[in-house]
Amino acid sequence: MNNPERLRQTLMKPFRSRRLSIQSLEGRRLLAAVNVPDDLTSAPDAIVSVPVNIDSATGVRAAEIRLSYDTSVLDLDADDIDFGSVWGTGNDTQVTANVDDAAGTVVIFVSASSELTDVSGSLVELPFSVASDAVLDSTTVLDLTLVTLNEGQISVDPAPVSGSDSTDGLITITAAATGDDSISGFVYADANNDNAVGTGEAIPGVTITLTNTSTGAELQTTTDSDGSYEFTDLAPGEYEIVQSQPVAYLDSGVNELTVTLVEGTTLDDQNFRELGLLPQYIFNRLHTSSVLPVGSDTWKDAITDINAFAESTASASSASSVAAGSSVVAASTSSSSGTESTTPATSDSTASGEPLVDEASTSPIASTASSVAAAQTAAMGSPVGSSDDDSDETAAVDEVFASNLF
Ligand SMILES: [Ca+2]
Ligand SMILES: [Ca+2]
Ligand SMILES: [Ca+2]
Repeated sequence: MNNPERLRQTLMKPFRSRRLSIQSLEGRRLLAAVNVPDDLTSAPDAIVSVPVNIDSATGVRAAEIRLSYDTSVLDLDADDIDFGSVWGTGNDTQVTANVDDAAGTVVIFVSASSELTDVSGSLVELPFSVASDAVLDSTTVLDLTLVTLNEGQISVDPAPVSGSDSTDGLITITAAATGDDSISGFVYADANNDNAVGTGEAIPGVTITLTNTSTGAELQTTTDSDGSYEFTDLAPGEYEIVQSQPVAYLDSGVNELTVTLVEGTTLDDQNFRELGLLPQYIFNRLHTSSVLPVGSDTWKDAITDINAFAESTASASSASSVAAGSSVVAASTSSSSGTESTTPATSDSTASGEPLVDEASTSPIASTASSVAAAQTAAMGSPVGSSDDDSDETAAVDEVFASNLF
């Protein structure tokens, strides 16, 4: 700031040596813009390297930089502050930093033994840690309060001031970046026909295959005891999620999902809904419900066993033909309570040709499925959601199951 004044005084004094005037004129031309980028992004718990940039470093050999930050969002360790790109390898570059963690201020001195040439880049790099509870989509300001170059011999324009000005930086808090993204969901038998994953509706052990359609990379997992599956550490992109249809279940018709995973996001609830156990897998197998509460671990084991049994013994074609034949029976023996079916369950027609969708509760198949589900629920009995499986009868139950199943 005092440089123009000095220059003016110099020019006003003709008796000064010509050499000095030239030096001063040289100094007058030295002008630099310094700022912190306002388009920085980072995630909670991440570290963001904040540069203090200069547009032209001609003649710079020393800089003093002062900056304020919000301590509720950012943390800074003085030891981590490093010289920036304009100093090259920085062999003789010295950095001294003083951080006041309570006040949220930092003072940095950076210098080298010789002047820099006309390069642009960063004077210093400040690795800020973002608080784990930083709010997504919020922003935090990096208030550049003072920059002095060569002890004021080079003007900084615009001059940073304490408080808001055009040189200040801004960090936007975003969700975790590339590689942390995930896709997850459930496979479930929608026994109560509400299109949601309810207690006891989980289908464990179902194979889910995830394919990145742009790279062809393939991942595979099986659903957990709660029917859930998850793929983590995914790169953003287009994915295809394919369910291997659990043979013992009446298919709702959607076994394949195509999704777009946006960077920094997770895709939850990529669910596969089945309509219920096929009737031939209900009776004689789950009727020991008094010691096999729906949703209990033993119940889940039974479901897993049934799935395995179904897959190992039944071909898809025979299963579906049996299903078609048995669904009427299932419907007629169901309690037929409270389903929203409007079509007689006795219909064995799929002549409508309508594709099965979740909302197709009025289609003959869905109607049958509701009845199947009702029959399943009736066969299971209650209490729903019990987790009691520590009964002494567990072994006996397993025996019953073994004999009934195999
Ligand atoms: Ca400022
Ligand atoms: Ca449900
Ligand atoms: Ca399915």
